[in-house]
Amino acid sequence: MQALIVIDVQMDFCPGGALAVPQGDLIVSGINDLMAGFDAVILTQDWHPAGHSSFASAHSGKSPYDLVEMDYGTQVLWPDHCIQGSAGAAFHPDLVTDRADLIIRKGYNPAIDSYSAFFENDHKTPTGLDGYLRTRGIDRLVMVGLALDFCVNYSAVDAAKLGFDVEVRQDLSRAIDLDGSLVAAQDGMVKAGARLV
Ligand code: VGL
Ligand code: ZN
Repeated sequence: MQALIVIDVQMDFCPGGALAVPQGDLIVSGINDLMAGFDAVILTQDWHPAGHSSFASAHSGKSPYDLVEMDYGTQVLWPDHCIQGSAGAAFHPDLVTDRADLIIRKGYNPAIDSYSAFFENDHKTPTGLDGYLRTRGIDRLVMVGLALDFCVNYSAVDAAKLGFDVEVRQDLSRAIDLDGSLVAAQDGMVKAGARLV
């Protein structure tokens, strides 16, 4: 059984959004076209409370894209984005959401970011997606979405480590690419055992 995992195709990650990924909107129709071939379609939604600890605005003297040390490791500070219930947190209006069996929200814990669809950034606190997939008998995942070097990357690495067969469709993903983060992400995904196509 195979699932399509669509990561964070939300307004704030599209051109004009608070944390825009270049060409983030260009992948939407291709993702819609892919949905029909899967046993399950799962969407993720970055979903932060206002004042979230991953926002630069929550740290005095810090700017977006600065790095800070948190208990769980190094964290990039972002512009305020994907605030629960805001227009920027909504899915791109052309994304077909009716086909989704599950929408998994992440980043709701104020003290910790969550790039991965499986674990918060401490790499320990689960979102529940692993159990959902296993209890449905799903063993193969195709991943697409935003951003290729952050949330798609962390999700693909965790999925491969958890034993899923993982394929990442780079043509249906787009990257932020901060300081070589795309090449590092591609390398990490391959090392973890995900297939990049
Ligand atoms: C993401 C940065 C912050 C992503 C989410 O979806 O890749 N990146 N929050
Ligand atoms: Zn976020």
